[in-house]
Amino acid sequence: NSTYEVVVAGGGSGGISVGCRLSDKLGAGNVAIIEPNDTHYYQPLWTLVGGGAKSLSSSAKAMKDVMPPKATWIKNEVKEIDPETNSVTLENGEKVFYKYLVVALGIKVKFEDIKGLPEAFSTPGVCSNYSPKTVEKTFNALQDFKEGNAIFTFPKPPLKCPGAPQKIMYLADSYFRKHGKRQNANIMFNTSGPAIFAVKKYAEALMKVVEEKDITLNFGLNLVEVKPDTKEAVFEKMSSPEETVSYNYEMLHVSPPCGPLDVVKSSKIADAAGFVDVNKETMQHVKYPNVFSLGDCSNIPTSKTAAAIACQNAILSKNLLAVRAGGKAIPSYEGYTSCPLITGYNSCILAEFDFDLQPLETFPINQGKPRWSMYYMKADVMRMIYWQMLLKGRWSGPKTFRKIMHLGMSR
Ligand code: FAD
Ligand code: UQ1
Repeated sequence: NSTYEVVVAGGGSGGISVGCRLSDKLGAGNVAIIEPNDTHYYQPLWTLVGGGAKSLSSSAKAMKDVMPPKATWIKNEVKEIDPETNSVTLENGEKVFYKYLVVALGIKVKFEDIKGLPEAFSTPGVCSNYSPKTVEKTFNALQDFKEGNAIFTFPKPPLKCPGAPQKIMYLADSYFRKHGKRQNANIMFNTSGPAIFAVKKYAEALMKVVEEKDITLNFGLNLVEVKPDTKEAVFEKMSSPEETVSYNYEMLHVSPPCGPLDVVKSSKIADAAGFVDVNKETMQHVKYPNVFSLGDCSNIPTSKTAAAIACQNAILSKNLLAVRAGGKAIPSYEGYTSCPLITGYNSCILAEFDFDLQPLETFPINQGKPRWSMYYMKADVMRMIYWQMLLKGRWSGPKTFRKIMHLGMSR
């Protein structure tokens, strides 16, 4: 058994960025990051991997290469979190004690909740950008597509990056056009939700894109079963769940239901839904003042994205250090999140908004318009910012930049 000043559970976007900031401040030997995997993925690139514009390997780095140099990597899985004894238990039974705990375990992707889906992934046409195991199948499906329905699904919330289910659909439309087979495809977006996007400004812009691209929109449909033998996708109606409707598919891109990890859900730090119960403006736990959380595993009510973590990691680190020094956590997070809504191979609507679903845009131009400049930002600039700045504790989101761009007139 060992003890650290700070234990970070999870070495994803949130865990590495916070782990880097805190180990830089507290010095070697004081911060441990618990993470079982050998590979760290830059998941935002998976949209472009599925679209065939980037390789899967370019979204991956060896975990040892992203681990902050002054942090101790505990290569194991967290099995239990006990805030009463300030300890976490690992898979090998060992306990790690902490003075401060940062929970950054991400969200569970639950393909197995859809009947027949795990098996269907081994048949042609069924794919998902939501896992490194299935993302390359998406581009295969685009290449192999001949004629019929190309169906894109959107599950019941919560899910990470709620824009991703439709980004790949726009890439599919562009790919089919480029290769002369768009007229053979009926592209459908079957979403469990009541709208294309939660923020009015971007929803209006996206409805125009859908219309221009001649995409069929079906609201209130939730994928419940895949029958690969007959190539059918079965949806329940959200308005009357006992009723189902089936569509044949030539291609089926599944955005899976997501949920809290069991290790979080079964612990005392979880809220009723199973996510870590923190103050949304400070990232400090509502009941255990030495516990903090950020990103997909937290109950912070904003879209679950790496862009949100860009702001959260800086605020969390500052607040944890303030509390450790005997001070208080300062509420400052306004919910900033961003969704680069790719609408083709060289166009993107850069959605940026806050807790109240109000646009909070970085650039002094109308970001509701699809632009090639924003595509370039998303495809290349963001990746550089992610690896070179966010994971190295040097990126706190675009707020400073936004203020300069708006000559101090923005929030
Ligand atoms: P993760 O980065 O998922 O990290 C969680 C870590 O915890 C993992 O390393 C995991 O191995 C580890 N872990 C899990 N269980 C345990 C355990 N028991 N013990 C120890 N460690 C454990 N965001 C954007 O900002 N822009 C985008 O354009 C965008 N597009 C996306 C497209 C797709 C297809 C997907 C899937 C995601 C996209 N995202 C995007 C979302 C973004 O990737 C996530 O919101 C972000 O990675 C969340 O970071 P996190 O640290 O909370 O979780
Ligand atoms: C961002 O900060 C970020 O984190 C690195 C992302 O994740 C990949 C994003 O997608 C976006 C859009 C931002 C916001 C940054 C700018 C410069 C608008």
